[in-house]
Amino acid sequence: MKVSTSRLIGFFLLFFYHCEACAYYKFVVKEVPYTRLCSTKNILTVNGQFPGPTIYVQKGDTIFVDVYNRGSYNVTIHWHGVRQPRNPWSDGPEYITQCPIQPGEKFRQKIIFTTEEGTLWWHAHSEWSRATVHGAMVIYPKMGTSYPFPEPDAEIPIILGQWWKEDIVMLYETFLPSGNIENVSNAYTINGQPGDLYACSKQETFRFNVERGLTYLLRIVNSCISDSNFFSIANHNLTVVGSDASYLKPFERSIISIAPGQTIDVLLEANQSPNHYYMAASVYTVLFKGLFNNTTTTAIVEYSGNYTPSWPPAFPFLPLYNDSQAYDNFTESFRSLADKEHPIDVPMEINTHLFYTISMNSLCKDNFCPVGTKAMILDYNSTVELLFQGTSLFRGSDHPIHLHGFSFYVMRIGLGNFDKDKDPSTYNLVDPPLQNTVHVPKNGWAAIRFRADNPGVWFMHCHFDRHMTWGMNTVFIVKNGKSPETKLLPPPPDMPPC
Ligand SMILES: [Cu+2]
Repeated sequence: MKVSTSRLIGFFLLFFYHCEACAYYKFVVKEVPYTRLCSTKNILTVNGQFPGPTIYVQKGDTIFVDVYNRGSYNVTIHWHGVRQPRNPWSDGPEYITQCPIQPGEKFRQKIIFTTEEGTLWWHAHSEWSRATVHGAMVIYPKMGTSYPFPEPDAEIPIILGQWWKEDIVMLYETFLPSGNIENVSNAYTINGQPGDLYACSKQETFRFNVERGLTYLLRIVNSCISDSNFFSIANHNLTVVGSDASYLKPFERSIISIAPGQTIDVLLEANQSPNHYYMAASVYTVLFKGLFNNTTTTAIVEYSGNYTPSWPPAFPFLPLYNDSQAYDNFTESFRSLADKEHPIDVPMEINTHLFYTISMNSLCKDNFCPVGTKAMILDYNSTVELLFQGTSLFRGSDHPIHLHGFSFYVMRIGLGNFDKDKDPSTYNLVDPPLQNTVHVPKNGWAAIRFRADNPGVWFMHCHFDRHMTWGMNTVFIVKNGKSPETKLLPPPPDMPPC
């Protein structure tokens, strides 16, 4: 097996940071000054880095992360997309599975990787601190196994983000009582940098060096607080090979769509004439103009060699901000590998049918609005089909819904109202993708299935933080099974107190 430079670096880091018997990371959450768009502010970071450090593991590893809170506010860290079997204690959502880590305190989190392979990410799960407290997690194939595609020559995380000149705590505290959407962000970012199209940013635009003839694995993460993105690289096609740490049947596109919470792995072949090319991400939203930041963040793919690059670099085509068809068409193309080495395990006999409407408005009668969240209790090993139906009271929206503790099969995504007589016959029972976040289109629906074989309390929420804060969230409480191996692990001794 050919071992790429990237994997060698990854393994080097593994040994450097944590040998097999001592897989430890140290995350110091602290504020440090960062300057973007000619404006300096203190941001909350892990180890002073923005985006935060990348975690490298192999499939099936267990690691420990010592999280020290050296900031001034409560914080928690979530390992997005890691199933954490029987171990909700380290999952992270504040006041759901743990009390937050208070300033000056420390919590050792145990991260149990099992079936995940590909790219995930970690982020803060307390108020909106994840705006700057996030990073990628790279999960390599186990030693002796390989990718289901030709080994890439190198790899790189591409983290899409959102930047406010305003302090994030202030942003949240202004947003909360207003009942309105938050102040419009000042930039989108690629790996923490707004790029050439923003003021005072050119010097630090993120640059990525490639060598003609080589293939690169881009591990794309959308860490935005409130917007989905289109992403493209000028003159290059991207081969999509995975999403949410699960492989996909490869397909080629020039533009990808990615919602907050999702990760998408793509192969980039450096097969164009040596030059500089823009990679760019723009917003996809259902909001009216003026209510979102409509500029484009860029980074530059630079071929190595002796040549004079053209200026400006070629710019990729990106769809209009409200082009739902372009957006939805992409995510609906996901198909699991469903082969011998990567079998699927879709529950076929469903004993728990759930129908959840998702909406941001309610009709109130006589000033009474029936709001509130009901937890759903599931027996161990129940087979669940969950139908999300977007509704459009006054105005609809799309919603990237994320489930903790499980990956689920996306059986079908549709527009309009779900038809219980007709639509189930269109489910993909052959090769549905395995995801942890599903993008439910505006006024559309998504049907997912999973087996409740992970006891614990598991949060489920919209990954637009605005919607989550407004209450678009709930929990599943999955009961213990009968045998000791199907019961919750004991809580760690240092669970933070409230
Ligand atoms: Cu939402």
